[in-house]
Amino acid sequence: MIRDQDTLDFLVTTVGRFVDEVLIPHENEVAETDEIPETVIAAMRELGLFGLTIPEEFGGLGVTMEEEVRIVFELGRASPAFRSYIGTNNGIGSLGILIDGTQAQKEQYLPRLASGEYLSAFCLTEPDAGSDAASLKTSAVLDGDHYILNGTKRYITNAPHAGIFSVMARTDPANKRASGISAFIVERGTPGLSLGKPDHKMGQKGAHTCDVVFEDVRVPRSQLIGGVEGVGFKTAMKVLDKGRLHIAALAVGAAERMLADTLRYAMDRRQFGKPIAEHQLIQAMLADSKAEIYAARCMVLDAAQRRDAGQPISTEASCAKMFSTEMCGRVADRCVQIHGGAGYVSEYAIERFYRDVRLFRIYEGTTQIQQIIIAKNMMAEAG
Ligand code: COS
Repeated sequence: MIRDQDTLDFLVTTVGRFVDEVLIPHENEVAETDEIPETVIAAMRELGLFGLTIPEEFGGLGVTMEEEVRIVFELGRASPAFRSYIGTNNGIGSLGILIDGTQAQKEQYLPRLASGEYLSAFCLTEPDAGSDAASLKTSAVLDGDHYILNGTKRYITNAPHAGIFSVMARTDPANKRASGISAFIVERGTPGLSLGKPDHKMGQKGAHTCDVVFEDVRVPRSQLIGGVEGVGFKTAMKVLDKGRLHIAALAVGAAERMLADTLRYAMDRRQFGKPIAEHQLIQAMLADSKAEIYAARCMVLDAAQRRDAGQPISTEASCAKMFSTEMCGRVADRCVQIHGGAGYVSEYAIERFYRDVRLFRIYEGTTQIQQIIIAKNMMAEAG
């Protein structure tokens, strides 16, 4: 749903210009230093990018899902590190509070996330609980007016910068199923909470992940999301339904960028007496990429519109995430191929993007998990 076409057009154009004029020119620096410059973070804050999806009453822009994916198509054209920095506040880090939090929790945290004062992190994955998220072991034991949290969370995006952590933990140790899990908001600086060393990733330099360790962390009872035990896994799944659509849009944006760079290269680079873009085997790779990006873009927009219309979109979000991220991987591979030797050296952005986009097929649920969700939903619908 688009609430006001003119306002959205202005927003998309503004973000697009910011991507071209500020983010893309800083990509190499971010890749080399593994840091996003403070000036760029300040500019993202000024544009309101930390609060895109947070409702206006809490200081955000309150964009709809369709508006969000249209903006993310633009952001996806720059190095994923930039999107990652603002991504948790607009997605998995804030959504638990937004979807299932109490009014007091929303009032306390959402304005700080919208302004970018706080970054947030989503703590679901553990060393022994990745795809099988419901098997998580982090415990939260009630002790008077506090829960005591113990456990380790792994590969947590933005953990090194986060002011708050949405943490899924087991409140009922006897219940090993999803219904034994609850969700909490834990503030940085709470005694017993510590961070592991930074993960050295294949790509996405400038996007930081690490372990988050809980050792007898005392969290006030008021930090239980929604004030209800046993529904934390469902909160996490609802968060991921929306998060997966966001990642699907990101994959479309990245594929569009890679293809645009590659088309330019293919029209410049000459072999056998003419630009390689005029060779039909190159044209096949360009055309297949164009068609697949178009298909993914349509799929993402359709799923976003359905969510805005209030329809359940678990299946559509998984379809969009699976198709778009796999498509992005195929486009990355073809774009390296078209660049030839130049695609394997870091002088060209495609070498970096090839590594960066590999993560899209893994995080927020692997392709195989999306397949399982789609098939399970199909069977449930068929009775
Ligand atoms: N929205 C609301 N509720 C949902 C839901 C959704 N999208 N998906 C599942 N649930 C509910 C189910 O209805 C079920 O509730 P009941 O017990 O009341 O019936 C409960 O949650 C458990 O669901 P299910 O039985 O399907 O859970 P499984 O343990 O089989 O796991 C998968 C389901 C595999 C889909 C889940 O573990 C998953 O998404 N894994 C990947 C995790 C992931 O994406 N990790 C990335 C980390 S974030 S970067």
